[in-house]
Amino acid sequence: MNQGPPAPAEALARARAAVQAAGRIVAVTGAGISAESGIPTFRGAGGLWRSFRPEDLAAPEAFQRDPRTVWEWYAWRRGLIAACVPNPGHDALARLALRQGHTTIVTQNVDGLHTRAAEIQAGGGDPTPAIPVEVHGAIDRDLCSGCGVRSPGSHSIEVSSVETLPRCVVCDALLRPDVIWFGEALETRVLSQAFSMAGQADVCLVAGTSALVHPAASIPLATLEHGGMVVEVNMEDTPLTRHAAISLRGSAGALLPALLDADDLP
Ligand code: BV8
Ligand code: ZN
Repeated sequence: MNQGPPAPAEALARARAAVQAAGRIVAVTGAGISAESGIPTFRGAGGLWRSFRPEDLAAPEAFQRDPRTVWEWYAWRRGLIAACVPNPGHDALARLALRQGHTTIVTQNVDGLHTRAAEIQAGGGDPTPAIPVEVHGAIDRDLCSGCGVRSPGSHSIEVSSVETLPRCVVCDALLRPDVIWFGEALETRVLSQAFSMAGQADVCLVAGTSALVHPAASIPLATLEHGGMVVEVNMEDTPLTRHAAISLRGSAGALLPALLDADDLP
């Protein structure tokens, strides 16, 4: 008879054993890991997409048609993110990567919170091992829609009219947030790095993603193809759940420290 999902404690213990035994780990994260930092997810209740359809704003056609509205949304998100800090889920992943040395963090998020967690947890040391592969770009960077030059994004963008939107100092074309929009290809170098690392991992730890957006949602499958296992941490079932050896229901902020922190942590 189906006993239903294993008791969280038993599943958590099995997941901890798998992580501790793993030589190489790839973590793939989505908006759910930043939810406890106060950043709305995309598809959950009160999500970012709630009042819009993704294609309406996070798409090049939208920027062509109405750059002011697109910038209004991104400027609002930049301000929201600037007021947020990493949560215990980001911190635990950063500590694992800094301690374990063979962990790669791949994130779909553009909020930069994994990088901030890496810097804080490194405590003045080298944060590099915990700096994530950002497959969908970074909201805090600007990209020129004309010549492609990148620059740090401003937090005081005047979005009242197209005339006040930020322009490139090199070619005067409109700047855009340096993120990958729907219908845009992910950077080949970044994407192949993510798939290559997942294809060498013993464990792919997937946290806080609905696993609906491709090609990022397929990254964990590279671990399976290589004979590794998928461990999922999420609030709900996703299309990845059936591929996961262990799927833990609960919040990343609570489960990741319980799953990843070393036994000897104070
Ligand atoms: C491409 C950056 C090809 C921007 C993002 C049909 C029509 C049109 C397109 C397609 C189609 N079918 C497939 C596609 C391709 C499309 C796609 O996958 N669409 C989906 C929606 C069907 N993909 C693309 O367009 C990609 N490009 O395919 O290009 C190509 C090739 C060559 C040449 C030209 C083109 C580009 C996709 C990238 C889009 N950009 N973001 C921005 O942020 O503004 S995607 C966006 O969604 C974010 O990056 C986000 O991370 C990502 C995925 O969402 P999630 O992170 O999973 O967030 P979500 O809210 O969905 O889920 C949160 C989960 O967390 C939930 O499960 C929830 O239960 C859980 N949770 C909540 N709280 C917690 C928690 N879990 C743990 N703890 C908690 N506390
Ligand atoms: Zn330019």
